[in-house]
Amino acid sequence: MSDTYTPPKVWTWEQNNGGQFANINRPIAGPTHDKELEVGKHPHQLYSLATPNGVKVTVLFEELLAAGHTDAEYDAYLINIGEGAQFSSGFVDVNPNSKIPALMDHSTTPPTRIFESGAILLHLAEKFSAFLPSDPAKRPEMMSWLFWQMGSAPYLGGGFGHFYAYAPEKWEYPINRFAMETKRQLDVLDRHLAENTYMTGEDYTIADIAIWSWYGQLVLGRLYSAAEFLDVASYKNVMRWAEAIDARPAVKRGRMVNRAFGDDLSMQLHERHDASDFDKKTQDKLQDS
Ligand SMILES: N[C@@H](CCC(=O)N[C@@H](CS)C(=O)NCC(=O)O)C(=O)O
Repeated sequence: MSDTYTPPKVWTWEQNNGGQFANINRPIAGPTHDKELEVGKHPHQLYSLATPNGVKVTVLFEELLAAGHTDAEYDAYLINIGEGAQFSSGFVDVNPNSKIPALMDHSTTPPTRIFESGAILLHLAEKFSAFLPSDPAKRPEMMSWLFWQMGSAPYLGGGFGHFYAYAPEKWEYPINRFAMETKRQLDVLDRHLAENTYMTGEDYTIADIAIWSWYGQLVLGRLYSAAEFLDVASYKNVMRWAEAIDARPAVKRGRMVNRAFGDDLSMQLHERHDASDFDKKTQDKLQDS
């Protein structure tokens, strides 16, 4: 690949561009194959994978259940995006954008589809009146940070993470540009968390869950092997907040659901249908049995 590129008059699709996920990237929407989604017995059917966007939703489900909302029971099915499962006809019916996470809420007739992780978090938090600020006057602040995450994380994931970890070569220009923006975003959070226990003050809300899944896991060293490069330890307030959320048992369980990658098999629960699955059905246990 040369250092400079002159775009042609009309862009055309080069099927293999050498990037790590090139095989699943397409310039067209819609299904590639016919396949229905499985449906379990609980009111909520989640189709996902434990990437940061997926983890937001499984953490919220586990937090709701831990807080006693028994109607928040859910079945979580694995959507392996590396194998193109997001392009099945069943998945596209739930999310025409072919991205995890996607949710069907079967407590309504007919069932309700919800896609986009922020919309799923809001749907569940409103449904159970939970993990929203206790003071309604703080609701706009919570919404601001929730939508901040939805707008900001693509610079971290699709920008920094892509060029630092997944692109076929290391190019200085995009890595510089997106490292700068990622560090600016971390500084935004660090200054805010210097004055606030959680993103909306004293209450742990869905804004924390959404932001932690990306920026919390980044400073904890779980994304892109970039902790040293980005000097994440210098964002002390983000680190304090990230560690506090990481210590919550529901967050640990949420990280395990639909996880089908990584070395630690005891952290991988490919499908979740029951609370007992965490003790009985992680990949280490399934392999031993
Ligand atoms: N804005 C979306 C982003 C979802 C998203 O990008 N999901 C990725 C995994 S983290 C995905 O499904 N990628 C599959 C693909 O691009 O084909 C959300 O927050 O739900």
